[in-house]
Amino acid sequence: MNSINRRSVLLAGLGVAGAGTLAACSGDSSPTPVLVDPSGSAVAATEKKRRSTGRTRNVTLTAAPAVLDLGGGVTARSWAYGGQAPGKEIRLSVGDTLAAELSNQLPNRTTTSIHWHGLAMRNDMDGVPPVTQQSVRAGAKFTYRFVTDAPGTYFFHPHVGLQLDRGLYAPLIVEDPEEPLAYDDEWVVVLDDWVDGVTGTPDEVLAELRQGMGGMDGMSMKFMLMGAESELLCGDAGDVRYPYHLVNGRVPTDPAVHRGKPGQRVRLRLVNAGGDTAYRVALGGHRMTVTHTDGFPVEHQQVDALLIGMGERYDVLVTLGDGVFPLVALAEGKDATGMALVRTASGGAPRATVRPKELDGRILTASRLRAADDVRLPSRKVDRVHRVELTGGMDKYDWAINGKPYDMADPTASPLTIEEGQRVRLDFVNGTEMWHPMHLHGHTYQLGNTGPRKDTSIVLPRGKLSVVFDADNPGRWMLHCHNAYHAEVGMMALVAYRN
Ligand SMILES: [Cu+2]
Repeated sequence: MNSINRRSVLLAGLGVAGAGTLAACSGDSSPTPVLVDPSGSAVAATEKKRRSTGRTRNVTLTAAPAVLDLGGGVTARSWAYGGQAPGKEIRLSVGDTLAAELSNQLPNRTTTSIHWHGLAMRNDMDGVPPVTQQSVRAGAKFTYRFVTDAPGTYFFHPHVGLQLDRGLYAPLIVEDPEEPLAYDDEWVVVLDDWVDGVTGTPDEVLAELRQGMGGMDGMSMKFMLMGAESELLCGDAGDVRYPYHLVNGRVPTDPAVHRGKPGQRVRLRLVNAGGDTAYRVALGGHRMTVTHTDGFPVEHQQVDALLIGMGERYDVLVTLGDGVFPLVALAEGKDATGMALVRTASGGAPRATVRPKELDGRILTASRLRAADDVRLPSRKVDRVHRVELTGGMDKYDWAINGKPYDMADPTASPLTIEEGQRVRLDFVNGTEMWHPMHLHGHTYQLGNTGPRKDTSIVLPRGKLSVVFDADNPGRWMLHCHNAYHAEVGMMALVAYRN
């Protein structure tokens, strides 16, 4: 063999070794990975695998300006579905197809979409323009159609700008025809921090936040909240001052009321639809048994109060006492509350500012929960790890992931790539001074080896959190902070399946 040939063989050998190395850590090193198409064959094949009942639920959702009655003489000009906030609940059975026609009647050529928060669904119906669909133009309609994949407590909202922090949200309940829980009644409880049409619009809020702390003197701050501190959240609790905290669209002086009988077991489905507020929730005079979070069952635990970040949901069972009880949502770190009432007897209502002692009792956060046996992920080698560093801060209002604000104009520029069939681990590393509720679309990951299955998790300041999931829903999926303002300035990333 002459020297040239020897060299060729050597190079070929190196080439093979090099290719092997590349394959083992494939993904980020490749400049232009070929990604699964949101409306391609892999997505269609996965949708076919979902167990369908063959039934279809048709609904129409009209997004339009509305004057909302928040109770107590408070009205707010906002945007809502069907003229009310929360919008009318959608309820169906698992396996049913939802066919929801969105009609965009928003003003000033505002485009919109609907994201079905927490549901594993076909990627092209996930409602994220421009990643999974074109945005729905003013005056236009778009029909979302997909098979519901798992029972649970979900909600829906636009995935365009700050529309979530207006009145555009509503609960979506997927029932289990073989529901294992026994209860007499249920109540869907939606929590929301409210500014729109009262002290300003969410866009005005963001404009002020964007000026950053440096650009403002204390006196001229209308929306930015300074010094909202929470021990539970290990520091800064939120950025935005809201004039109201609503429970089912009502202010605490004129609350929503659930009527029942003493001794009844009631399932509360709690949803935090807020933009910038974690709620500490308790029902005065009661303990709560936590049964689910983010739609998925957990090993039951008795608690006095729950901490619920934006985008999180909890289901609890309560056995009603005899009397009138406040269901209080304390805006964590913000010294303000929302309230609803549970009434099983006549008698006067508690004051709107009541703070039941349960708020300071045993407070549950997701880290203390364990997945129920039937939804725990089987242990398995992790194939793919992505480090997801949460970055930015209040000074420049430059919240981002891995130091880079997500660019909606170039949405597939630097995806976190995964492949169908992989066990994936996301390592959240929070390098900021604030907590972030991190939400993954299209999947319900698990916290660690035995923790709860969730799609939205609080990551504490300077904290770390590892979550695992099986890549079984091909497509292009957003991973983002569910603080509406953090997400809007770029605290988002794309998790994309390679073809
Ligand atoms: Cu955030």
